[in-house]
Amino acid sequence: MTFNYQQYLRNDNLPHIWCPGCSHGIVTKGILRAVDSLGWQKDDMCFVSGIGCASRLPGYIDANTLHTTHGRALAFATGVKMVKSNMHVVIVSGDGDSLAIGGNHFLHSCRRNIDMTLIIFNNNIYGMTGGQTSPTTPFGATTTTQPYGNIENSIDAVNLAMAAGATFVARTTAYHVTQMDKIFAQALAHKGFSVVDVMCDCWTAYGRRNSFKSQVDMLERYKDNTVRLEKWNKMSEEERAGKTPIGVFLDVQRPEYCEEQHKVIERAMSAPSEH
Ligand SMILES: Cc1ncc(C[n+]2csc(CCOP(=O)(O)OP(=O)(O)O)c2C)c(N)n1
Ligand code: SF4
Repeated sequence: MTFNYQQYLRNDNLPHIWCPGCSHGIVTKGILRAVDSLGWQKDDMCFVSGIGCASRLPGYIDANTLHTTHGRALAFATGVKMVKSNMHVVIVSGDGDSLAIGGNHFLHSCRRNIDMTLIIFNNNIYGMTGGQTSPTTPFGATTTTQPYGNIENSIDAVNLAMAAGATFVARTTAYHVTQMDKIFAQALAHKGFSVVDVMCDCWTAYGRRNSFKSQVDMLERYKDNTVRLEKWNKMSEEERAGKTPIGVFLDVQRPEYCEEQHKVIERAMSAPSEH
């Protein structure tokens, strides 16, 4: 049976602003299928974003939504979760929004382990503002700010999230939709801070400038250039060259921030008065 996306969309806000060939739509559909598989009710979920093409997503979803300032989605989302601890909070963010201007919030959300999910639409570029270098732009790639090639080394969001203390960390791609659905459902159901790095494409600001033949050509590179984690772990350094591992890298439990905060409130309420 065809999946009914309309049931989760603000159809009066459509058509969306995304360019033809942009993979943000593919990732959005994956998120909606995952939400549906978990049986989440619209009133019980909140989608939060900063600014950017990816960050337009909450405007299209028929649920509680917040479109906030650039890089600050995690800070707003933390506020929502602290006062509505039963709410399912999902943050959607570009690589620029989450790892550049929002990098500080990213680190501290990971270490606090607050029960929310961050989905990074990692298209390796600042799409909305026309294609400036982002923290995940590959070394050597061409951007509007580095027309002769990027000379910065890029951030690996998975390694960063694990180092900073997130308790569920995964990477998938806009090509691997079956894996994407499973990973989204796992991440959303996880108790603690979960991060999913989704390799996806900006044809308009990145693809055309970097010698891709078409949007399909961009998507298909994930088929050749990614390796399932199980296989990756058995490969030699030479075999790994030019490839990126995908899958679930970390899935552990640690004390969750809201629960610990409630314990603090109870301890404070039962402490003897100083007066
Ligand atoms: C404080 C502030 N600085 C800069 C901007 C301009 N700006 C808007 S979106 C954006 C980058 C978006 O890139 P990314 O987060 O990677 O998302 P994408 O558009 O690629 O989905 C920037 C720099 C802004 N809106 N606010
Ligand atoms: S500019 Fe890039 S990221 Fe933004 S909608 Fe167009 S293709 Fe997508």
